Amino acid sequence: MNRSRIIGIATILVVGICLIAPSVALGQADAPIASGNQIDGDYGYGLPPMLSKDGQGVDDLIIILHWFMTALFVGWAIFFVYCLFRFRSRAGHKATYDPVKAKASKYAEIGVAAFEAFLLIGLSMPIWAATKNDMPSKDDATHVRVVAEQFQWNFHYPGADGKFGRTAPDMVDTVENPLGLDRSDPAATDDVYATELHLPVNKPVICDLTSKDVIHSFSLPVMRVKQDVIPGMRIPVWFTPVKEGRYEVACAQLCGNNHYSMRAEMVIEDDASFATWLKEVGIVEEFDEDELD
Ligand SMILES: [Cu+2]
Repeated sequence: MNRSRIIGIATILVVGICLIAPSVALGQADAPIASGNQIDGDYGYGLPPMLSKDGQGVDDLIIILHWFMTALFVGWAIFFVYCLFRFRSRAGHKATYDPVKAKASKYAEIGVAAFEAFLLIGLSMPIWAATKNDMPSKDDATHVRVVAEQFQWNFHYPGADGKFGRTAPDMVDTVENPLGLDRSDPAATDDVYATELHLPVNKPVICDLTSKDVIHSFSLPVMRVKQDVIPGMRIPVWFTPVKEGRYEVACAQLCGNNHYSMRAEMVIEDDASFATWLKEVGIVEEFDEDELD
């Protein structure tokens, strides 16, 4: 194969990738997740639906970054093809090892560095600060403890008194008492344990994350929430769901052999359905305990 043919093929490949990459990165493909697992929303090549009142900043950042990376990729690809032509081997031309003295490349590099600084200081940090600092008041929010373990999500609701009962590691029983909840504590009598995360719509939610064993990662793609869950730490995250439906809770940190199966359902529903569910789960729990006695 002669050189000009190689250059031709390289050009076609580079231009082809330049055209396809942005549409793959940003396009919303109509590929709903396989039916049967009761998860709402399209999970195609693009971003999953954004259903949190507070998640737009994260999406803006992701989209700006993708356009910026696309511009860099296309720019560098054009420059690459230009160099293939401009510096090809020709009779009467000899290669030199002297650095290029052009000013344009220096300005381009300064421009890219300045824009990256703006992305970090001007965009990412304010979004991060808002995510970490502007936590809603606990009085106005649904407050849930999320306890991760290999390979399950456990959810602990404080019940009508709004107080979480005492939990202790030595009271943990994988089957009967996954939270290690001390039912003799008065605050624990109305506490509810669940393996589904039910939440009322249009009300802020605070999840306090902790883990019983290894590091997991609490991922709610539709809420744009992803936070490492670390044993021995209580890490709060918050969001406000705006649409009813069933969505995925995933573990986004490789946490062991069955990491792939560490998922739960998040059910966003109206206030009445949420109250009914909470009551029903509580009753089932009491019934189970009576059976044991
Ligand atoms: Cu995990």
